[in-house]
Amino acid sequence: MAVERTFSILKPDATARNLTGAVNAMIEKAGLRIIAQKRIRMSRAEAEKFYAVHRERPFFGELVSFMISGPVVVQVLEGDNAIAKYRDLMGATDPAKAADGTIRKAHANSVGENSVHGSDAAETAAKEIAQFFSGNEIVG
Ligand code: 3AN
Repeated sequence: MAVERTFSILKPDATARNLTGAVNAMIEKAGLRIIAQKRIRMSRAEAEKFYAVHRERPFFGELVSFMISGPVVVQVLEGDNAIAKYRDLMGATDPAKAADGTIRKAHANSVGENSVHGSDAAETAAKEIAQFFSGNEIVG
């Protein structure tokens, strides 16, 4: 299995409920290593750029407003098969459909306020990591 890197965000609903440590514990228990991490407040422009692929979706405005409503923790995770492994650990977008043992089942409030983001493919992971981290902030 290939060692990969993926990009993660602990969203405002998670930071508001002081869940950074609880989510990080699940990430580390799953065998993923947090090789970069910072707590930031996203600007509207950053959030719109990050979610540009969803620009035409009806929930775009709501999504951007939510992502800038409070602090987020952006992370780079590394491990075997990290992209798929983190998607599995996150669980389904809608927490009502998320499997037991997943972050969203344990912590998410709703489809919109669903606690975590994880890249969906290698190209998006590289692009998302580059939007928030410079090379010397990532220590594998
Ligand atoms: P995932 O985060 O599971 O990859 P996507 O890529 O379909 O899900 O959606 C990106 C983000 O958009 C979700 N994490 C969620 O915050 C938001 N979102 C998706 N569907 C809805 C919806 N129906 N209403 C509000 N927000 C949504």
